[in-house]
Amino acid sequence: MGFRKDFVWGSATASYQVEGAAYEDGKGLNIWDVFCQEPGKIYQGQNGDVSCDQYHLYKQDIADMKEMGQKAYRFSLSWARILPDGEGEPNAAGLAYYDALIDELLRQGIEPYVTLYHWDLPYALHQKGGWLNPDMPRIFEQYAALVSRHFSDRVKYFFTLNEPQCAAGLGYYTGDHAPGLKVGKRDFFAVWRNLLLAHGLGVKALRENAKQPIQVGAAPCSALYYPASDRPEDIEAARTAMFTLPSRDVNDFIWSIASWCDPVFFGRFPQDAVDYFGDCLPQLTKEEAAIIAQPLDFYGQNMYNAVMVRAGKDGKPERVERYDGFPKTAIQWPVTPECMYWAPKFLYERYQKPFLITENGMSSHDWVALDGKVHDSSRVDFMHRYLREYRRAAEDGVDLMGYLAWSSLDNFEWAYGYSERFGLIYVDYQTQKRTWKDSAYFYQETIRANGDNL
Ligand code: GBH
Repeated sequence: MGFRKDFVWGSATASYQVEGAAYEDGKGLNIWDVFCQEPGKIYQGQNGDVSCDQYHLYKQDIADMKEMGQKAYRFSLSWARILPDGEGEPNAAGLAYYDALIDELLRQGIEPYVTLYHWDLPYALHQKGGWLNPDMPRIFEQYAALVSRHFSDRVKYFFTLNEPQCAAGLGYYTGDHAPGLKVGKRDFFAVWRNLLLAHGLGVKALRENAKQPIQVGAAPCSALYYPASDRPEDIEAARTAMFTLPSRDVNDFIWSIASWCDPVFFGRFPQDAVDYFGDCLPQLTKEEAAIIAQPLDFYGQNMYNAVMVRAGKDGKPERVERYDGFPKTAIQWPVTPECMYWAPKFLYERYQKPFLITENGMSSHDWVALDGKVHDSSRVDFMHRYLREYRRAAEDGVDLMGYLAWSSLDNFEWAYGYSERFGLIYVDYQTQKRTWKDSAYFYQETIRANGDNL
């Protein structure tokens, strides 16, 4: 047993994090271009103006993916590169860039997995209210239609929104991400609603304009949970924790997977969200619910770590505190390989779609050693442990479609700037030289063995 024969091994990036060329060839400004100029928002005032310059170096990056054996590359489109004002006239040079990228991927036998929106909203749309604007779902629909008309002759896999929870939660509620707003509860839920509708209309527009049968999904993130033991009551506690709200705090709503995925798959908010947030929570009409719950072809999820829970005295889920010195990555996230078994299992039970990990990986403080190599032994071990648990889920009957590593190469880590390196390939930002880390060789070997080496 193990992973299926046509398991998709690949890696992922996002436009603002890798492209650079922020002011080239007619690209419009986006909210990250602007946010990065605000003092105090980004580590050492850094920005994505140049980043790893994939805009110019894509052929080299694709050659690396090919050599590593990757079958798929998940990247996102810079909306403002394609539509400088977010709507209206497309920018021919922007479309041409993605044509070239896609054609090169196909030439190298790598399947393009295209994300429409990974947080870089055109600034012109922000000036019209951004995701608070009730016209946004329609505007996104137009953009999705254009993308489908233009690219779906060659692209078969699409994602609407990457981590809408972060776009809404970090962008509009905590203010840690662009556009850096801290709106009140009611406005926050309006953002949530607009994102849900944009997703649904986006799925529709992608399909209606497709030139061939396409597969559409999304790439949400969320808090994840795993049981403290194999006792049935602990497993049940973890399952309950996955799909219920621990409190009435809006932050708990943001990171609970059901807040996003229940509307998307079932057309309704979970009952506890309705109970806790009352009339602040958007009331969805029948028509709206149907738009949001467009059928999807697979279940994508970005996952990095999870919380351990056990059944408390009353049977309710109880968080188990991590022991002192618990393993963690450079960005301080815990190392919890168990999430790769339990989360796909729980999510597959509930949403019943082929499961795809759309992002997984870790940051470490890598550098080029005296021997010219990058010895990221912690990342090799991380991948080994995480993928072993993921394979266990496959062997337990979860329909696993594939695994996309975050990230193809080091890149701009949002508010952390260049201080966190998530790549399989090391980038020297002074020279743009790429160096394979030890984990890249490990991934190459793993792909070759289809995971039988784990
Ligand atoms: C992803 O974000 C992004 O898609 C990607 O662009 C980024 O570079 C990459 O990961 C690495 O950061 O357990 O309730 O606290 C991941 C961001 C961080 C998502 C925190 C949800 C909070 C859930 N995640 N997390 S909770």
